[in-house]
Amino acid sequence: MRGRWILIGGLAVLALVLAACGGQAVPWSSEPEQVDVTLSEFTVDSSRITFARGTTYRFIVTNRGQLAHEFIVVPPGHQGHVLSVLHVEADALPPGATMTQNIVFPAPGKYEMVCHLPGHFEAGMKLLVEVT
Ligand SMILES: [Cu+2]
Repeated sequence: MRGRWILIGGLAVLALVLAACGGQAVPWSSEPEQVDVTLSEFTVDSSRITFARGTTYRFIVTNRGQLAHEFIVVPPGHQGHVLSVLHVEADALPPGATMTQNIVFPAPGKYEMVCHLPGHFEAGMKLLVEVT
């Protein structure tokens, strides 16, 4: 008789645990992953350098330098708007400015984060990243 009550008690506890788990189930999150990028003379730093194709990332780009910079994410060797995943003009990134933009890499491969203001790329404003 005592064994039966223990069994019933055990089932009640199990039911409570299952109910609690169901109530606390965390829905799949669609919040983009944050990527912090810092620009300065003459570097590009990113909190992340590998990315997954098709995933949304929230880029938060801050210019910590003394000069305006632009921020472009393109396949290596390209400068134009056509192939850029992201292209922020220098007038949007004066010293101290921060801009936020969600981006999705459309295809795997190598990309680079660069500033193509005259002389800046050559001085070191480039960061190679990879999308898988
Ligand atoms: Cu620059």
